[in-house]
Amino acid sequence: MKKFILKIHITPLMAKIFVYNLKLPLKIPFETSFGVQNERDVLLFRYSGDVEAWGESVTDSYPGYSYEDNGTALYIFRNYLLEILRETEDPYNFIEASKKIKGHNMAKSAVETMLWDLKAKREKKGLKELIGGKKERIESGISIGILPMERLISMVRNSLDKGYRRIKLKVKPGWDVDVVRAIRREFGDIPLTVDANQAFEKNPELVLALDRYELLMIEQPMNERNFLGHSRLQKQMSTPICLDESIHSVDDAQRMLEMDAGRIINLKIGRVGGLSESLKIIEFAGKNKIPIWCGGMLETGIGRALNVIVQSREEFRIPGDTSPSDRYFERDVIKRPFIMKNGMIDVPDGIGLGIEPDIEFIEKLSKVHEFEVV
Ligand code: OSB
Ligand code: MG
Repeated sequence: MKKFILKIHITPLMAKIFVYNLKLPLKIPFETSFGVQNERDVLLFRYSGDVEAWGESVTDSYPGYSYEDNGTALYIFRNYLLEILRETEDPYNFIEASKKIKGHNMAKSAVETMLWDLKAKREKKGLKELIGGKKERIESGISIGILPMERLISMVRNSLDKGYRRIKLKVKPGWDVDVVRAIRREFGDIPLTVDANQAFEKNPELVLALDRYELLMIEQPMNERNFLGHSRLQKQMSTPICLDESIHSVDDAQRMLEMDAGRIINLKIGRVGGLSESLKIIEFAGKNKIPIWCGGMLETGIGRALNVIVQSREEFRIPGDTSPSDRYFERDVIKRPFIMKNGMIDVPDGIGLGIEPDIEFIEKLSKVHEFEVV
């Protein structure tokens, strides 16, 4: 008897989420005021159904930058976000519905990224188009961790040679004014900034002492919640303060503006709970002429794609902490890693995030958690 095979195309009856946890060694240890990192403990989300879609959580194994880590992100996903995801796969609706869960912005953002990639792919559009991005390439800056002085100098020199458009140094009490003075003496008038990751809460005088070095900005000198302290410092300084950890939402951006607690915004999509909130902050910054740039969290190519795409918006006029893949890892988790030419990185122009995750490589290194969606 002849068999008839009927081929029909329908939206999937089955979709799964895979969460991958893997460790990627960093080429150069990354030391900040809150600790040293030798590897990136990566958490990736993959939707596998009618299309494949991805997101990366910017959390790591240690809650030094914020209270979230990979463990909390996975916990919040498993216990709360998955249920919401089963109700809606629209990124805006997902974020709206997630508001009943307090905090955990990075976990929410990772899932939301995956849903943006999903939406764009179903519509066969690039994510850049969906968010009104215009630029074809973006300017790249480098964030250099705390290193012995000799190595720091050679790394700054090397970075300038490679074409980076802005150099950021990590500072902390005891690694502060002298370091900036030495770098200025060696390299003169380069585009230079520093990032304290909240370490000068008890040493405002050290922040004030940095004012004479013509830094483009001083990032997050005081505690995350200390808008008042930042505002007091800003009144005594001409160097703009840039807020990173303090900004969790567009309300915080408004607070910064009204209190003059800072004059520049470092946007991290994970920290503010995703692209939906990021777009509000970008528009707020644009309307109020607040310079805005995109930070980084040592992301793999998956999170990096999102950072590069968001910077295609014209509001971004300061080079971001968005280095090419080979600044961090021997091998990235995507097939065409991000490269830098003349200090710039091309914005992906494929559909969705425009990247191709290397599933074989990821699976080889990962502990995998599997969840059913439909
Ligand atoms: O404060 O900007 C920060 C990395 C991890 C945590 C916090 C920060 C950073 C960076 C790295 O500065 C930026 C990058 O991804 O290259
Ligand atoms: Mg920072």
